Amino acid sequence: DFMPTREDKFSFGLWTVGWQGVDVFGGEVRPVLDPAQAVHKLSELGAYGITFHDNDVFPFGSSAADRDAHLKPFRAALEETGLKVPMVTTNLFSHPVFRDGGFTNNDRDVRRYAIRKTADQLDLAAELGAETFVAWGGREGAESGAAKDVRAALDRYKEAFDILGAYAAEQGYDIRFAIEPKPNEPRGDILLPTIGHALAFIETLEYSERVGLNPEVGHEEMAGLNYAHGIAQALWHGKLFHADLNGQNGPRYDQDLRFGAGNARGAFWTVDVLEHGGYDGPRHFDFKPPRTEDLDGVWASAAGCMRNYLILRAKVRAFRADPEVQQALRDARLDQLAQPTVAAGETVATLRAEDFDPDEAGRRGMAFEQLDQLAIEHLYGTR
Ligand code: GLT
Ligand code: MN
Ligand code: MN
Ligand code: MN
Repeated sequence: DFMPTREDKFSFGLWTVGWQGVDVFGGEVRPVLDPAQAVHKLSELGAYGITFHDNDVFPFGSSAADRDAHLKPFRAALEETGLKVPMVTTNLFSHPVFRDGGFTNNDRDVRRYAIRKTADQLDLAAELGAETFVAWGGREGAESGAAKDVRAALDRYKEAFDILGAYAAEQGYDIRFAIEPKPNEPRGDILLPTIGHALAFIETLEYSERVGLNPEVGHEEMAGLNYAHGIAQALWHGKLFHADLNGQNGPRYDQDLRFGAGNARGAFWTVDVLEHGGYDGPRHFDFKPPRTEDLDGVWASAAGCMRNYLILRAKVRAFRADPEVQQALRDARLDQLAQPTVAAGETVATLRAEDFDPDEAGRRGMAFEQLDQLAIEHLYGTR
């Protein structure tokens, strides 16, 4: 039981299982993972897709010939396994040239280079049939005040998405962009730090219908926010294009734990929204197998992401199907919340204060605790 299949649409970043464990305090603890090997192993484990940055597969600055040489065994592995590439992204953060970011770098020539690099990777994304192009602007930001004129930087950020949107449209690519918010790390303060900031920004773009979100569990929780609420709002706006699933324990450094580790209650509600909120995209894991692990530990961690998702999916389905829960939902008046406050044909004039007794209404409890206890018992496994 809880064995993943391709229909579950689980995908992994090549940089996740391929992470060598380099952190601020120490160098790599694991050897380089061959991308083709990653494709084979993820396919065996039950994933349906793999995603990557340009420089996860070919080195920064590769010539066209080098690039093709590096892509060849990767493409062959995709062909042999039937693994898909549902999403592709660009690395605009590792090379020293991106020390102040890509699209919002104060240096104009660096910004031009960042757009060029992204357009090249868009061509590859389209060729591989990717539906989504993620834009994580981890280096777009600052550690200090005057160094970044936020309004000018946002003009440049918008300019980059407008130009890339026009390029994708001209080329006839179906691909959609998904912005990934993060509050901090590696920059002290990153631009577009949360789902809400990014949603407002997207509305200003020329090709806004092509641009949505790739929210990550840990990134919202680093900001003390509720991820399930965040993706529910993104869905409400029609902007949940992709989702980065992992685990985090509250506001601290970006932990990138395997999905289901960390805030387990948050993971339960996340799966509930993904399963019942109208999302049908990939369940993409963006985690970092801890530095303690060897390659066996890496695969155990990757398998754990999928298994935990399936366990939680069974639990949220059982929760929604439980007749006591359905009664508790009515007792908590969720059916009323789903009704318009003012009926068709009514106006403010029909809302007569005389018809309402606030003292009586003020004595009504909401019965939310009974409902939440049922959820917690489904999560803890006693129901
Ligand atoms: C990087 C980052 C992730 C992003 C990836 C996409 S790269 O590992 O920490 O959250 O999703 O660029
Ligand atoms: Mn993260
Ligand atoms: Mn990360
Ligand atoms: Mn991510």
